[in-house]
Amino acid sequence: MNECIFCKIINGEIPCEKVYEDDKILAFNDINPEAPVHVLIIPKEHISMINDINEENVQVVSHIFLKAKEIAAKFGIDESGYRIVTNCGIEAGQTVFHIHYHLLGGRELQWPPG
Ligand code: DGP
Repeated sequence: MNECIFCKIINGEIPCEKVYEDDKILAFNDINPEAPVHVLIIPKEHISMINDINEENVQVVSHIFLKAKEIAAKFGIDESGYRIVTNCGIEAGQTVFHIHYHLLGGRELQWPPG
């Protein structure tokens, strides 16, 4: 997946502000933050979108959620509250087709999202 922006971030071709990394996932600050805390959590394996999650790659999703709460705690927002969002497809607002989980917090968030 040479043209994928997030694969390029994973392999170091594009820099990022890294928040967390292990052998399965990478978390980094969003380039265009919508909240005081806006971290993107991505699997290192290229999965385009939720529709491409299957029995073989689904384990990384639970791993992402396990680490998401640790990342929220690192930013001090685990008690106050935070939101995890994944846009799936164009009408949902997905612009990067490497699955990613937006972790948003640090301010009061509105509901429903637009
Ligand atoms: P989405 O619209 O759900 O596909 O979110 C894509 C997010 O990715 C968007 O909030 C901006 C962010 N983004 C796009 N390109 C880059 C980049 O090169 N670096 C970083 N840190 N974030 C990026």
